[in-house]
Amino acid sequence: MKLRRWIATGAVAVATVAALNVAPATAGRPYDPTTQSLGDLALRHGLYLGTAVDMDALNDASDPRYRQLAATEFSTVTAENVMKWESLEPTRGRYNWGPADEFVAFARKNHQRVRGHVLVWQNQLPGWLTSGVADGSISKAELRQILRDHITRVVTRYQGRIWQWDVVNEAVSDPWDTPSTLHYKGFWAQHLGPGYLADAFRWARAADPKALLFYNDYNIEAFGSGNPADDKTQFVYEMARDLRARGVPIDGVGSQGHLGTQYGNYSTFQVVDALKKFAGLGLATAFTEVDVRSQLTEAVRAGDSNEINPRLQAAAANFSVLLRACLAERHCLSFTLWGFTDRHSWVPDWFDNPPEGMATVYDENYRPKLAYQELKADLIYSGPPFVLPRVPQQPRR
Ligand code: 9MR
Repeated sequence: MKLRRWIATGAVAVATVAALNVAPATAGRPYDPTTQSLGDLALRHGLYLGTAVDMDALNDASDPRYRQLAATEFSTVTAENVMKWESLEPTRGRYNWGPADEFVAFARKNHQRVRGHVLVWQNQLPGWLTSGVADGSISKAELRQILRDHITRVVTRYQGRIWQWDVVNEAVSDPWDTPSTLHYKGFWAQHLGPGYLADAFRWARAADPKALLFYNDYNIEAFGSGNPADDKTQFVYEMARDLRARGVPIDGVGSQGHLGTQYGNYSTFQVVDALKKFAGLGLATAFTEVDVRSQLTEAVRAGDSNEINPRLQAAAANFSVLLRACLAERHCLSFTLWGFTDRHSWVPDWFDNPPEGMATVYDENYRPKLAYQELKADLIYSGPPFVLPRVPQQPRR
């Protein structure tokens, strides 16, 4: 090899090692990446790997492993419930900041970045709000002002402490809704019209100039027909494009990533393609609520390995598809699990007919599953030329 070429190759190697922050082997003790946390391994790519945090589990003294893993295994956290409107303002005008403050303090103590979840959503709204609108005591004009005040108050309180805000969540219908043509759905669209989306982003930006402002939704991991009438990803893509074109301060699109082993799901390439298209709009992306559930048949519940093993493998493969796609797209900034243990997961509470579960990467006794190992392997055995450090996103004015 010519000297110049050799020097150039060496420089690239050094830069790569530096960029990936590969720790050198210390004397007598070879570096073993498999002992590192998911969060630390992801940071070599500039990626933040996180979990939703259930505050009840975090504060359960009889279950210390939950807190320990939440604190050590992840570099970003999302409040599973305590930043939702019904928790923050159960009584009109009386904010109950306690649990959310505690959550943010937990993240700070553990040097974790926070995804704020969620400012505008049709679920988990306080009763006084929905009933006030239903009985006509809250007018449309007042409702808009209430929403503005809520966003302003919450974003201001945590200003400078939130990395990414889910400003609007799940605003778009699904093909199984009525009418089946995709549309803006739910409480806010119904009462304020779709203009509330742009308003919400503008109000959030006014209250925090630095947080990254996200639209967040499920079933947008990959494009389908390309027709916004039935392809939710296309609908959201066009929505984000229009918001951008109108100068609305949206910085990213969060793809929740709630998958199930009973479905066809996606190839890594399909998911990369979707992330690239969003990046093409100048947007960051993130996987925000990843889990992969399975049907718990009688045989599964009875411990039959013939039925359990294929589920564990399919779940691992699906987690891996989303993570590899995220690694491959440099604007994909974070990868958050919606809970990390089957001991505390929304899935069994939500899907009971037929029962579903096994959706996270640790079992009920905090034993890491195959999915956990495969996520680690994906983080360890990836790098240049196809997996490169993240491109930081600048918040839009
Ligand atoms: O995991 C959350 C669960 O504890 C709540 O009961 C539920 C109520 O709607 O919300 C769950 O979290 C949802 C998230 O906030 C938005 N995307 C879908 C998540 C799973 O339902």
